[in-house]
Amino acid sequence: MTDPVPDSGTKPVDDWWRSAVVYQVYPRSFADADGDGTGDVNGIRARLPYLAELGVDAIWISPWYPSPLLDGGYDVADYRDINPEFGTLADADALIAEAHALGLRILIDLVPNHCSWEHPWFKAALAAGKGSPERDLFWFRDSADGKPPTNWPAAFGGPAWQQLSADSGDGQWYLHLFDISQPDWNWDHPKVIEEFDAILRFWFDRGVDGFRIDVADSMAKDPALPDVPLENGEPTREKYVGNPFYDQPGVHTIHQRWRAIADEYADTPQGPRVFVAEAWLSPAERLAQYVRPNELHSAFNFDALRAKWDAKELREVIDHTTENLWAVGAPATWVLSNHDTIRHRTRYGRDPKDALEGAGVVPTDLALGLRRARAAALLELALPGGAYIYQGDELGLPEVEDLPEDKLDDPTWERSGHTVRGRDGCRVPIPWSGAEPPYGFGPGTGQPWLPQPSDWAPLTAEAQSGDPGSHLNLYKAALRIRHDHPALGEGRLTWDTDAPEGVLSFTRDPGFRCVVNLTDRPIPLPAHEQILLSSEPLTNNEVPTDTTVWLQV
Ligand code: TEU
Repeated sequence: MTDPVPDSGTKPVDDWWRSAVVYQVYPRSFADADGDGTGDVNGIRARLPYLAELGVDAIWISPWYPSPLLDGGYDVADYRDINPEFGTLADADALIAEAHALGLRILIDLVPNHCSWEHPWFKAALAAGKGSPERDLFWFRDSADGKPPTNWPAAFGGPAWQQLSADSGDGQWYLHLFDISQPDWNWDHPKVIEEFDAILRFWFDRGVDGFRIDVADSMAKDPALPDVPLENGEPTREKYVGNPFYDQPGVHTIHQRWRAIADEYADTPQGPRVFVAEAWLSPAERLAQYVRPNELHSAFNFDALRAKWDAKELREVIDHTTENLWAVGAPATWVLSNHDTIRHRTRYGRDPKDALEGAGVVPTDLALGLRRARAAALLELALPGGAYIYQGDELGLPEVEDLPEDKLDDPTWERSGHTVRGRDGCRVPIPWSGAEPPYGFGPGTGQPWLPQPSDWAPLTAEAQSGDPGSHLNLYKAALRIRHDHPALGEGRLTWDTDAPEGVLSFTRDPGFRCVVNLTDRPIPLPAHEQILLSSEPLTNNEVPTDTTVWLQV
């Protein structure tokens, strides 16, 4: 078990985040203490000992603010409170204190690009009408020809502009890069800038250790509002260089400002507060701009998530990422799954061309997926830098692809005219215990907001905790070794030159070697002092296919 996060009289530890293993909690689906079918803050509190025992260093909690939940809480109606469905500010304070006592840091989610249409400032903007200062806080525009002011597409389908209905008066359009219920803030306005400064301080003063920044590359827009080019006749969603709403230079000014605020907390016992950027930007050269010394501390590296289960491709991603992030002094981070993507057990069980999409229609070998997920976990946790675990990764949960259509909740389903099912399949509530739904997600037999599969009994945390060969126990063993071994966490790696083609093999000083066999046949186990951990049983002094071994050398 780790030491408590310092709260008084202890020297600040300021670089924990460079090597932290962070566990992502999606609050709606993690644990339900009050039995209403929706996860809540007290549910998370009750499972903190589980997370401490798992061996992670920090928890990132997806948005927990008051919200109509039209985009799972990424539609924020009040940045300074807790959604009553999830609990109260007092519950959140208790969670932060209890987590710190267990040595767990807390990151929460900042959603700065947009709010919810229920945010009081947006409601005031609607009421105040055209030309009002209230409307200046958002992107309201007229259009002469009855068409949206630009051809920009929204992330969940349809145009990125919504016209106010004639009966609300003036027929202006507002910009929403995501759902129509998520109006974009105008970051050229000083009031917006100051409001977010205050929001950061509000949560830092309550003790949170940092923020994950949602769509960290989107706040600034090209004020000329040029159209985007067409691709196959449709406006592109590509983040090409010069895109008017992604990766504009203005985002860096905002990040530098936030960094200065986080650094103001350097002398508190907890140490300076930190940021991790969510920005789906490739190649790593572009991402590196976000983690320069006076900007955000780290950024999710999604190239690894997108990579195929292929030695050459993975090695290129690892090299390219580390080279570019290390050049600006930032640590790498490794992510396999999150609440927006198809779970990696399922992805790795499919033909790579279908891996990231095609839910529900693609043949999937879940046994193969699980074997590769085990190997991938040991690869991820052996790489230099930080690592993210999405809730349920440690249980080997697959994507749920047969959710009934009337339960689908992701705005993508409606906005795509019922052609794209969306991201609900990775958001199914966690199975904790018992033989049938709700598997201990909540008390009693009440069912959760998304139905759980009837065959998940063997996947519950309870069922797996007693089985030494389980996915959960592999994660626990790996995290224990990672915590104790001086070579793991932040640092460097050296590729081994004696590895056969199709094998990823690297050494980390002092005395650690990781071997991942991605070929279709066993390879000889390299010389070693001791086998520390293996994702599959080893026989005949060989590393079987789709297996990772950690060696003391
Ligand atoms: O995601 C940003 C993002 O770019 C992805 O959402 C992607 O475009 C989308 O998942 C379609 O597959 C963040 C959050 O992680 C996501 O849950 C939110 O819906 C989104 O921002 C809007 O806040």
